[in-house]
Amino acid sequence: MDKKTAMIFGVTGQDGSYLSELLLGKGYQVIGVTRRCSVNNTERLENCLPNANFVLCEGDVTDYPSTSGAMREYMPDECYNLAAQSHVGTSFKQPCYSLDVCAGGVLNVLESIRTINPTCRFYQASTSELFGNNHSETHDGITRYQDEDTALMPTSPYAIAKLAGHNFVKMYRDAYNIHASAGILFNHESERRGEKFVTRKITKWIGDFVAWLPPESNINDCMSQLPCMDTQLVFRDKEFYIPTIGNVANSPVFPKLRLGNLDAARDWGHAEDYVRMMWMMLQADKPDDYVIATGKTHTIKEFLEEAFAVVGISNWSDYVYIDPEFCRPSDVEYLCGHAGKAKKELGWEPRVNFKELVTRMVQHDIKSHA
Ligand code: NAP
Ligand code: F7E
Repeated sequence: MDKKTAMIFGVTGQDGSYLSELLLGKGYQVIGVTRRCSVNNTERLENCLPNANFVLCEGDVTDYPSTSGAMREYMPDECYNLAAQSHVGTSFKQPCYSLDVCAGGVLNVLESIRTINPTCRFYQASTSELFGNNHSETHDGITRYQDEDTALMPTSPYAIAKLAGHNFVKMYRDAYNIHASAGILFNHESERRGEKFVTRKITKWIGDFVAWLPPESNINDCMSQLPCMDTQLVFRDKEFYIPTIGNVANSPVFPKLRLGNLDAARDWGHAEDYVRMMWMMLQADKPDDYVIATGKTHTIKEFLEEAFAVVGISNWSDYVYIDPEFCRPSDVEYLCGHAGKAKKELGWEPRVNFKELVTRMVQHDIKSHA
């Protein structure tokens, strides 16, 4: 059988890199579409770039000539649209841009498929943010969950734009008979997670803090002396700490970890498990929409507790400063997905649990300084 070709929009992101590795491992030719960037942004693709089956092509989902041009040039069998302005907090600051990418971008890719390559199968990265603060009550003994039947009530510019994209998928499926599916994915993280999402921000801070501690010190010393008490100390844009260069390395104090709402609860899984499901959805005979989640939920406080415990710190709250800058105008307070349909119809199961996810991320960010 001929080698299959997959096109990925959003290939440089967390999911794009794991999906590329998965597809290359299955023998696909992978066409990664990237937009022009003033600096190199292909670090996550270092495992893919040497592979002769991996091709990067220039394009932006907001630019129809480039999505249709890429479609015409490569005529892929499968197309995964992971491109997004994916930070919910940023979407309040850049709502128009977020709408263009997360809604208009989906339309451009779907129109490219419809007009040029209508047998191409399509995956859209939908999101648990579509549910907003809505949830279903009980089902089969499961309480307070979201699944495919829970009504969508988006509360951020990001989620509202993603809802438009989600609706386009259904419309192209029904009206034009395109094999188009949407994964309603709950939060998934990894060692490659963007540094401004709360999980990575926490594990990155821990990695930087451990690197900043003098070599002779140990965690027990810092438990009693609290070396990072200075809440005024802020570097760059309050989210990046670079302990190995500049004045942080020589500073007697380390900046506190600045966060917003710690009470929100998220259903966190590992990205590797979630990209596997994207591929499985496109292998199914019939296109459909699926909730993908672990079914377990934890607050940001619980993530902090677990992450600081990896380095032996129990009093995490002494290291955290609540900064209103990181509180959103409206937030989604509770997400807990019920992925029964994906498990039953496609046989999907997550492999990485919460504790393993947190441990892997913290250890990775500590090792990155070695
Ligand atoms: P991510 O790391 O932020 O990656 C987003 C990707 O989209 C990057 O490659 C980015 O390219 C690209 N992109 C942004 N604007 C673009 C444009 N105008 N044209 C082409 N590419 C563009 O996000 P992720 O965590 O991998 O998530 C992948 C997708 O799943 C996103 O659509 C996200 O909204 C959705 N999602 C994520 C989660 C999650 O928990 N991770 C959950 C549900 C849904 P640059 O490198 O150039 O910025
Ligand atoms: O926030 C709270 C914040 O930015 C999680 C994206 O991948 O998943 C992600 O969206 C929670 C929120 O992810 C900080 O208010 C507190 O309640 O890590 P996050 P998100 O908003 O859930 C969904 C499914 C997607 O689709 C998105 O693309 O943590 N929080 N303090 C903070 N969040 C951030 N970023 N930074 C803080 O300092």
